[in-house]
Amino acid sequence: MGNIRIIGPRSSGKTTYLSALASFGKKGKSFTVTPINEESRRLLDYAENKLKQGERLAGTDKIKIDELPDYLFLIKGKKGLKKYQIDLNAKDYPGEIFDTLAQSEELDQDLQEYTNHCLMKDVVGCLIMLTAWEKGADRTYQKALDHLIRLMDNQQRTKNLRLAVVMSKCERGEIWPGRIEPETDLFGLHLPNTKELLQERIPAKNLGFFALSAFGVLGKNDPRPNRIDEVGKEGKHSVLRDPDRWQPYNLIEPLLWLSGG
Ligand SMILES: Nc1nc2c(ncn2[C@@H]2O[C@H](COP(=O)(O)OP(=O)(O)O)[C@@H](O)[C@H]2O)c(=O)[nH]1
Ligand SMILES: [Mg+2]
Repeated sequence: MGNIRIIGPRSSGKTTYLSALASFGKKGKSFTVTPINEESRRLLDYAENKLKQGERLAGTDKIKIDELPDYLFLIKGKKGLKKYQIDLNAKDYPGEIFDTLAQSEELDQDLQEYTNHCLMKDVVGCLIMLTAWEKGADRTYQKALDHLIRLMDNQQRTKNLRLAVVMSKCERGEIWPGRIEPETDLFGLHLPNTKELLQERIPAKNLGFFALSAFGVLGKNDPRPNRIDEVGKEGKHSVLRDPDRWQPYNLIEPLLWLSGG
């Protein structure tokens, strides 16, 4: 159980999130994550051989829908006294879908196939990864999600698909304090139109707001981001500053919630 899709704009951190998840569940802290197919093992590899060396991952190119990797993970953990198990079957879509949702009413055939696939009957929830909080982002996100929700309407999924709306890279100093109450202090404050649209259209029980960071901060008493921003040939990217102090924030919560926990 637990067919989950992950969508979000380009560079919002989708692939990094999944590899952090693979890497962090390995040693088993409060949860363990076992990659169970070739593709999910590859993500773990990425995390071990790139992220931890202070390198970054390659972007997800637009490819045909049936070539999109299916990442299969078995997640086991304990929350309080309760044990849980999630069979995560996640597809990490290229950011292009999300960008196009915001920009145009017409989707070409490929994108239509992507979105249909994202809203298929056996999908329990979508993790929607957002990352911008600066002025202007709100309108774009609102447009994209308005479009997505109309597609959900067409597939009769508006009332029966969970949406975990996530602010990624929340170790950023300006938004780090907002992580504790993301609904109010991140989405309410920085993305009010997006939040309002979601609350109008999606039943409250199916809508969750989260903050997460694949990188995290340097320590409990050291809230500096564990991150270096680099500018390279292909634009800006970020890597871990101190791989030995790597401690992501809130990786598991959105998944736990999406799968009904
Ligand atoms: N600051 C910060 N940067 C991140 C985080 N996760 C990913 N990134 C960076 O964001 C960029 C895009 O990440 P990627 O996972 O490729 O995004 P995707 O296109 O959504 O799959 C890369 O430079 C990553 O290193 C995070 O938690 N914090
Ligand atoms: Mg990607």
